[in-house]
This record gives sequence, structure tokens and C-alpha cells, in this order.
Amino acid sequence: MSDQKPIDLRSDTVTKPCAAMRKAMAEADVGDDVFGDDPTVNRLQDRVAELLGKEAAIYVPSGSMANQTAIRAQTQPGDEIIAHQDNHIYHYEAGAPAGLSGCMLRLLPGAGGRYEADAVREVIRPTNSHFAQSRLIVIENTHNRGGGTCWSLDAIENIKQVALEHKLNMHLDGARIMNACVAKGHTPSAYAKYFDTVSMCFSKGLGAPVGSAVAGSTEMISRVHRFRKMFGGGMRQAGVIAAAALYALDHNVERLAEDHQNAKRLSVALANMPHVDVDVEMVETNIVYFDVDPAYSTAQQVCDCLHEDGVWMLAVSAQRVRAVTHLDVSTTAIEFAIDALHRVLSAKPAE
Ligand code: TLP
Repeated sequence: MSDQKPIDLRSDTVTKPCAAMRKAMAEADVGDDVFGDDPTVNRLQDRVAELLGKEAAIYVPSGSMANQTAIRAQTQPGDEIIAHQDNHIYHYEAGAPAGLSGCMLRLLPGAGGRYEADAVREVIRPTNSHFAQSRLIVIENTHNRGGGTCWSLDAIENIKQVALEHKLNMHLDGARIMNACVAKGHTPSAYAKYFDTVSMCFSKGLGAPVGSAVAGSTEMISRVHRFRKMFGGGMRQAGVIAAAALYALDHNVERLAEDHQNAKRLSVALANMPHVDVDVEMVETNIVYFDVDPAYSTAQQVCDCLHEDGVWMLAVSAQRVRAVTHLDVSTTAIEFAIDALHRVLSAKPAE
């Protein structure tokens, strides 16, 4: 039996701050960040700008606000944003590109949440008053719905060429950029250099309770700053939570490799279980998707049975289940989750 119950694999957003992180939060120097007076927020912003090789960075409450303030700062109503059809900005941000920026999305297919430069070239609109104006390319790395997959620098570089040819901006949804860096051995700035804006989250695998950031040029970040205020994201004594993000950057980056190993271990075990299909090769970081054979059961049924055993996973569609590893799930807990999956999948299908 694992001593960690429940084993919550629904998302890496569920982590709770450890005692040392809470201590750092309790001891944080604070000020009013809307006045720019919070020394801990300022320290975090400088740190993120340096990490990503950008002039400036801004702390925001969530990954969604990071993406949406960056989009708003680089577009006008009627513009078109080119993105993958499985991107977070399209599926999980409540229609915000349309709702907050008045933009259309031009969505591209591609395995693992990735697309090719030629596909981008094909959908760029000519300058003509009939058409929406192609304005911004969005890449998500790691790619959540794609399976925690990583983009290669070469693939990004090829897309950057197209962006330069057509004077398009590029935004990186880097909610899990540190997972990509740890998995591929690249520095954050090696990825970030291709982008006008980069978002990153502290409240996913890095284990902070709240917060994300956007980095870019000084001019761009001052535009993002304005939209952060407009969208209601100006915070006051935010140093209390920024301290958790700084703690996370100091202590929780290298350990992401353990989450990746645990995800791999889970996927390899799933590959040998009945009634499910998993692509082990796609598991590069901390996200595992598997499909339940419809002749056997549904994703929700499997998750309900696992739940009874204290293992929580997410049914993301009728047949697809997601499991995400993170710092509150040990290797022992993963072994327990594997045992629970064995038990559930060996049982007769539920009526
Ligand atoms: N993703 C969440 C859910 O919204 C699906 C999760 O559990 O994975 N970009 C990416 C790639 C994300 O995966 C997420 C969160 C966000 C942005 C948004 O971050 P928050 O939840 O802080 O707004």
C-alpha cells in the first residue's frame, strides 16, 4: 500500500506547497505590486526575464492570463492566430482569444501537438481587405493534449523563418517549458529566443500554489502590463505567492526528471495491460494518455473504479484517460497506481 492517498494524477496543478515553500512564503518581503512596489515580485520578474533571455517579465495570476494578455498585446480584433488544433488556448481558455481579443483561430493538425513550417505558410492570408489579418503564431511546449510532447529547436526555427518572412509575431505557451528543458537538455532561453512572448507557469510541475509569468521585450511587457490590469489580474501584496515561485525555481526544476521517469514507468506498465492502448514513445515528459477499448468500458468508468482504490485520473473524452505525474507523487505511489490499474483492468467490464 502507498502511504500517499489519494494518488492524484489528474494534473500537475494539484501539488501542495511543502513546509519549506510555505516558510519562504511566510517570510516574503511584500509591497503593493500595482504600484510596482513588491520586492519579491520584482525579484521573480527579473529572474524570469534572465532565465528566458528577455528584457522583461511580468507576474500574472494564471497560465490562461499569461497567454491571453500576451495575445491581446500582439493582436487587434479581426486578426487571425495560427495555432495547433489541440492547443490549450483553443480548448481550455473559455474562448478567450475571441472573447478578450476579438481574434479568429486558424487551427493546424499534426501529431503530438506539433505542426510543420509548410503548414503555417499555406494558411497565411494574403493582404487583402476580404481576409482576416494573419498576425500571431502560437506554439505550446510541452504540448498538453499532444501528450506532454516536446518541440525540437529545428522545428521552431523553421516556423520562425516563416514568421519573419511574413512579419508575424510568435507566442510560446510555455506552461510546462521547464519540463521540455529538462527532457531535452535545452536552456529555457534556447527555446525562448524564437518568440516575441513566452509564458511559463509556476503552479504546474514546479509545485507553486499559484502564478505564471510572461516574458518579452520591455515594450511588449508594458503592453501586457496594461492588459493584466484590464483583465483584473493586478495583484497587491503578491510577494507572498511570488516567493513560492522563486522557491520552485530554486528547488523543483531538476527533479522534474523524476516525474518524467515515473510517467514513462506508468506508460510501459500500461502497454502490457489488457483493454487499453498507450503510445509509450509519445511519453517524453510527465503526461500519459491512454485509450480504453470501447468494447470493454469507458474512460469515466475506469476512472471511477480507480477512484475507489484511491487513484485519481482524468477522463478527457469518452475513451481517453490522462494521468500526470508531479512532485506529490512518489515512485512508490506510481507502483501503487500500476497495481490499481492491473486490478481494475483485469475485472469484468462494468454492466
Ligand atoms: N492546463 C490544465 C487544464 O486547464 C487542462 C491542466 O490540468 O493541464 N497552458 C497549458 C499548456 C496548460 O496545460 C494550462 C493548464 C494552461 C496553459 C493554463 O494554466 P492555468 O490553469 O494556470 O490558467
